[in-house]
Amino acid sequence: MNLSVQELKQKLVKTLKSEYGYVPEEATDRQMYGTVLTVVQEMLLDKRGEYLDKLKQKDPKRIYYMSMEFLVGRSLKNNLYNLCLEPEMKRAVAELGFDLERIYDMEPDAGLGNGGLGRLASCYMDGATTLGYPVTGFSIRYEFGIFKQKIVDGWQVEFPDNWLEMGSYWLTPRVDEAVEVHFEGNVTEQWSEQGLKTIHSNYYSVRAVPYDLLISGHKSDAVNSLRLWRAESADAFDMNEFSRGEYVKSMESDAKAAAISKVLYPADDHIEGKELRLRQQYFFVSASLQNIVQAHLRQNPTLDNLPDKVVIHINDTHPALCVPELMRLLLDEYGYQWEKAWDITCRTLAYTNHTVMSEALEKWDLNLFRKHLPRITTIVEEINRRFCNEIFEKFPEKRGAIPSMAAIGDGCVRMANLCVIACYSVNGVSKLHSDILKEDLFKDFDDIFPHKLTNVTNGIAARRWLCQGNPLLTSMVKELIGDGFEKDLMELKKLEQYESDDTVLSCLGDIKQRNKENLARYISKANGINVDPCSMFDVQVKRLHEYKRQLMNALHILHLYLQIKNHGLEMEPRTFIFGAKASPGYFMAKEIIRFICGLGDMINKDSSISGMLKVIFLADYKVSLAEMIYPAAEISEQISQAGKEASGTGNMKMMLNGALTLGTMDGANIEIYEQVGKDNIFIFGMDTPEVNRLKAEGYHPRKVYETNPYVKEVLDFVQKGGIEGKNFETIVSYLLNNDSYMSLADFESYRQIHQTVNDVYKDACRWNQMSLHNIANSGIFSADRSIMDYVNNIWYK
Ligand code: 26W
Repeated sequence: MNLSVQELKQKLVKTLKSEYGYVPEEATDRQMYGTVLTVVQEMLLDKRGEYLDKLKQKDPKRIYYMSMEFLVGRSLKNNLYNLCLEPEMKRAVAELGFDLERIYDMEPDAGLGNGGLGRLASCYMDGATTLGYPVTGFSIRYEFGIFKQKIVDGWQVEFPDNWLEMGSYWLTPRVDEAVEVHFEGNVTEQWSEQGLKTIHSNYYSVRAVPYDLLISGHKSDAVNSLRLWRAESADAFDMNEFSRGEYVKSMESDAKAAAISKVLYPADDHIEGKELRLRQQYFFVSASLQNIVQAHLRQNPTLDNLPDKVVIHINDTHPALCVPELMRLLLDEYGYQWEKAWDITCRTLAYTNHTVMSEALEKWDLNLFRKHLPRITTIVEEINRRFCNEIFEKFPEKRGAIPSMAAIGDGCVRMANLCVIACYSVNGVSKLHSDILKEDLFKDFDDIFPHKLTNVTNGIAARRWLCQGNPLLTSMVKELIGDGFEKDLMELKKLEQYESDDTVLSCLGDIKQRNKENLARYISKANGINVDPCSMFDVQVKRLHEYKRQLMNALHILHLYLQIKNHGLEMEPRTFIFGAKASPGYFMAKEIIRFICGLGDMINKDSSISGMLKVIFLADYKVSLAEMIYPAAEISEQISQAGKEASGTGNMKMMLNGALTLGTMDGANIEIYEQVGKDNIFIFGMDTPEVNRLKAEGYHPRKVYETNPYVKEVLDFVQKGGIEGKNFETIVSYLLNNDSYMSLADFESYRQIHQTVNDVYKDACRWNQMSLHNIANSGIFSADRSIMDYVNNIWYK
């Protein structure tokens, strides 16, 4: 956008006056914050208007990205950057007596997601919009996003995230497009002139009101929207009850409806099977599909051509109700016969799987399902009946597999099977993960639907994670290779020519140093601990889960501590940094946080190790904090048990910022390894076949304990209360009896690779060379590339 500082100032002054009645000299930071956001939002709305006009003329195929989660983070800096207005806005705000950086800091993260899956959805909105594809995201306008985390005595405590108070400036309500969603009730069949008709009656109605969050592309005409639904009662309150004087009761239905969009479920590791979650899913699926169908019918006379004009993309199984809901609309609302409706549905829907962890694969109790969604249940039953018949008739060799492939089994609706049965495309999120889907989880499906299963390796919004998050590195890269990489991240490859250039390498080292100093300042403020910015920053930030093995990292830190203390080990000073939220009901995850914090308390105050080690747990890890951590990271810990991390995306973000990966052959680590080569990454541990073999043979952690003196020393120390006199019996017993992710089996190899890391770090020049090589080869992990894969292989195929 072309606006001068002068013009921006005029807009700000005018908005400040009209919104708050003040001139700049009288305004508070809070008022200037509201003013800046309002002005930017207005520009987005104008640009969106122009974009929609163009879209109407061209009428391209529309992509609808259905996701229970979008981890948006902050938007102001991103919007200004994408509109190419950041320098002008900075000056305009400064000339009015304010500081844009302070205003940035006032914005809450829109934390409408848990972790990887939600952040990926947001990265894809950025990529698709910059590339000019008409992608609309659909989700829920949660009143409270992912909880805020505080650490009290090492224990995670959760607080509500009231993000709307300061974050609602970006949301435009579209009351004119509200729709109704029906729950519960009875289903009957009636004969009419058109044949047998299904009637859903006595339902309970919820009103869905859309709020649009606009997303601008970078140097592109496109402004797409993320449409978030808010739930309210279809009729404000019950007037009959109100008239009888039963005031509280009259409001009950309102509260019941509003509960649907009240809060994000904070679990990303297991299904809870809670009624409210099912209601959330159906609520946003039904509202979105009604919206999509209506939009299509405004431009087309029929739904016959829906698959030619629309793709509805299901982000993991959480929106799997798209399958029966699209069927319901076609059958009940638009009078299609089953076969035609099924054909349209299957050719419109695509599905991405993000996890193979069995406890995270969604299943719904059939009775609960029927109670809340009686009509949807009859449709799923019919889909299942026909599918099982078809397998029986057409694939006799698969008859034995019918029970495991069915969409309904053991009294449950299996959402992943439902998706694979219906969707024309099913993809995993890294090469390894997609292979596991083909060869294991969905093997029988792959046999009968060849070509349905594919891979799209995840990617990240490099403009956010490099250009906005790491301005120092960005300027260096621009100076060396120009700014083409902003739009084509593969151009980073050109950096390889500087791998032996001492000036460039030392400049890269200086930049890392400054970013580390910046993070050290934050740590000192947030945790009250001074870390040495010259020490190596070793980072593991991600959700807390057993399979991600934060505990193995912590055990190894304790090992180093004991080596320094008792055996005179000398090593390069290291600061270990953790950030992780645990699902509130996940006891073991919370115990691991307590363990890490206890370990940190012990180590950080021990002056006898002369500052060789520090352990920092940063509370409330979120997008905006990640933006500060990644630029400062030198080691990126990606140590999940092989075969368990579908892809990982933090690994890509750290690589892009010059960190070296220390990881297992899991998820996208394998592709990082392929990009950088074995000499520029630290790989350790069992690979997937080895994990499977050990599992089959039997894993005996006690044997490791008895044979590996380091493991023994560490566990004995914990057992006898060595960590601050605290009881960590849970941890010891877990490692020796219940650890499905076999931390002790990989410990020795993990320990050794850390020694290699330590040795390489001594040679700063070599380290910087590896770092530059990693940056130069991270281009493939751009979300723009992922989006082009979706475009070419799935959406516009
Ligand atoms: C029903 C509870 C629930 C909620 C969320 C189960 C599972 C999930 C997600 C699928 C978990 C998730 O975020 N998966 C992550 O997706 C990322 C994006 O593809 C991957 O990079 C991560 O490896 C994967 O763990």
